Amino acid sequence: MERKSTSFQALQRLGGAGRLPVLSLLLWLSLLPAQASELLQLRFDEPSSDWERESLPIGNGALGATVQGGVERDRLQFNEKTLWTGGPGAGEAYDYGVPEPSYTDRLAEVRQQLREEGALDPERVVKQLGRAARHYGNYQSFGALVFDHRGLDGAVSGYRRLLDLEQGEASVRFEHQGVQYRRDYFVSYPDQMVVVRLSADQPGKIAFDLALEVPDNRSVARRVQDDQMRVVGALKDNGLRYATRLDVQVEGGESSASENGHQLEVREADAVTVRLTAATDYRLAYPDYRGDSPEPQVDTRMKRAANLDFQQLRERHRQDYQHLFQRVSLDIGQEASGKSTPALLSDYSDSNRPEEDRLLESLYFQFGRYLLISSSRAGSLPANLQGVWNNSRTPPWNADYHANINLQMNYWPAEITNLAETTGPLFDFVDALVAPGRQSAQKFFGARGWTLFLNTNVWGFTGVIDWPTAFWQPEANAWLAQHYYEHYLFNRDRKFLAERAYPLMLETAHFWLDALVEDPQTGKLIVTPSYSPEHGDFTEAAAMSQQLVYDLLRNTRNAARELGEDKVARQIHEALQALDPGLRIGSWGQLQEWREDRDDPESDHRHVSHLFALHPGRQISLEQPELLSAARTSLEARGDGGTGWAQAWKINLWARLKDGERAHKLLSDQLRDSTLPNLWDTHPPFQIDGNFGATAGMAEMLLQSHGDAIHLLPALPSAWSEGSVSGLRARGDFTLNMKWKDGRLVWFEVVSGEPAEIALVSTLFESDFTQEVSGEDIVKVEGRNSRRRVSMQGDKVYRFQSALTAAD
Ligand code: FUC
Repeated sequence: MERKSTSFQALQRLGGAGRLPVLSLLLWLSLLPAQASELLQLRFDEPSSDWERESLPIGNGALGATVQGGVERDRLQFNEKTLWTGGPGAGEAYDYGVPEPSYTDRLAEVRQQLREEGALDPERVVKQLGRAARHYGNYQSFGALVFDHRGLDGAVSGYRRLLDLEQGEASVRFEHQGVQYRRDYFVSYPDQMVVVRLSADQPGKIAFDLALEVPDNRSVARRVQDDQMRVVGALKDNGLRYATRLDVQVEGGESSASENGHQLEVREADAVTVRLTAATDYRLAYPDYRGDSPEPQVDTRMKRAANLDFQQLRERHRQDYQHLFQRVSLDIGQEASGKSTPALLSDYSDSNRPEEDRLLESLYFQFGRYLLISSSRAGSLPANLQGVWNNSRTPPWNADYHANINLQMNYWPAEITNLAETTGPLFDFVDALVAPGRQSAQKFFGARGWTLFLNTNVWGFTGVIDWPTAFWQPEANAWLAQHYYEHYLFNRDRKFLAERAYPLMLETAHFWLDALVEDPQTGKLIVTPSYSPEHGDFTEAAAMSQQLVYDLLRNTRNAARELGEDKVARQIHEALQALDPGLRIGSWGQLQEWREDRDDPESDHRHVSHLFALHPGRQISLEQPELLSAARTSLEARGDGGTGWAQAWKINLWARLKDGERAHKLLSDQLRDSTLPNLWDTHPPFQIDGNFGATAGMAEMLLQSHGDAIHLLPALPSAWSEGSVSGLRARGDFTLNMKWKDGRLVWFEVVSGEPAEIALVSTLFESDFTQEVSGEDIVKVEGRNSRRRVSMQGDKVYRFQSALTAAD
């Protein structure tokens, strides 16, 4: 899918500079923050001594690598997203988590017990409905390129290890005995390879032995030629075949196979380009998940890129990467500081230099976008718990896909920060879960449609596990379906709605139409058994269960209406009317987490599941003060702590409550408590969802488009009182650029994709302003209230400027 309507491109499409008054163009240029490279760089002044805390990640969605940058020994660990143990082939017993015979009788028993007893201990329920997962598998490290450099012993000076978010590249540079050395690293999406360039400012200085290490849980066959190395084999566990190949291109010196045939030896070179690619015979297709053999895949990639030199490879990579990354720029007052990233982090908010704190925050924002581009691109699997980066055979939580917050949070920044294409792998993955998920729907519920529970792998696991407090969340299907509809709302792509979103949503709705139960006391439709993620007892109708089903049914009804499927729309509408909406205000003014008032005001549990309705749900709107206030009470009670993703969720929630100060406090807390020196989020351990959630939360502080209006700067904290942002996306196919001073919006433009009538909400409208359309039709408007309805034509730029304050 081609992303449309980036602001700058839209301006160009509309005639660009030629048709815009010079003043506007200058204004536009002044909006672009000085993206001096330092403002968008992570920097270490030492090689990494700890993979998790200090490595710099590069990736292209399918391939990932982590730059450690050792001077003498440089270990470049790498991944390919499909290399997993477990699944079909791992043993006869792999059954996708689906029980045989079915569990529908057990489910009926649990429902009956809940009816009679009201609440059940998870330990008891897991004995009835849990199952030990067999051959679930783990995401694997593919291996490591190990460079042993020659002649670099002794002291080096001026060491720098950088990750440049603007170029999508890492680099290492240092001086040794008067020679300047430089290493560049990136992962190209167009060419599907990791590229490393080694160079020096004097000829003949590059010399190293190069080995390709792989873990010992697989068969290994190596072929080493003078300028090429292949390692192929299969995982012992499941027979998944893998292949990796590297080619070196030596300028000046020479390269040869080592005597033992295990390594390459490069000597006296001026510069060397190393290309590495990797593949498996995995295919995202139930039931066997096997596809083309991997060796021809790696050969084809190498062949295609054979005539491209390093500069061409880099150019192709930059074009591809920057096309995505450059859509959004953010200026919140950051200034270059001369500090390394770990120093910025350790001095954060103690430094008395606000522009340094802003630097860390803006870097963290763009790092989230960088990580998403680097770990989720079309043609591969979605970003997992660690994106695409994993150095272990047994990573935490298998580095899988948890669907009770984590996988979803990975994609929170995708639409609003203008990276809609990165959602492709998520939709492909979820579509592929439907086939095994139908079995689960049948065998657990006797229902139509599909479902999954807490977690899934790359092998279509849609059943349950046996961990009492984390195994049961069939509403995960509704939560994943939400992303399809959101994608439509943001992009207004009707083909996507008709062909991808609606079929998936409808099948998910079918599941719930069958699985909902009528509460004999109230006649309302409820979810049972129901479990509020990882907290408390099993009950009937916990808030989150009801809210997730509400979200699904409302979206599916709306989609059906938009597609003229009136009969379906009516049927779902009726169910929606009968559904318990899961919104109750309890005895201490809180939003209840359960249908009965069981909330403990002392609990600081990290999951704030009952606040789904506020975010990322849209059931509670800014126009519902009582529910907003109850949500606030619950959030206050839970406190500001929690794991990385929990703090990130709270940034978003406080932003939705329009409390910019508190949202900013949570961001600060997350940076202090849950962020590693390389800016990876830590649960602990490293877990990438918090990076994505925080980036989304920062965007949410600047722009919201949940109900019938677009809110501009809804939760601007005083720390960001002056700034600008360009390229954020709002539902309805709009792109926004804004500039503010003294905490007030002074200028903004909306680039419209489709014709639409929208309401804009901003303090800017409270005093006199001018409004113009694509540089023409300038009108002066008398200020009134903060809400203004605008009828927009498609493909135009609507610009508003306050008369009170000059924007520049
Ligand atoms: C959920 C969370 C945990 C962790 C795990 C991967 O179960 O409750 O905190 O993030 O996913």
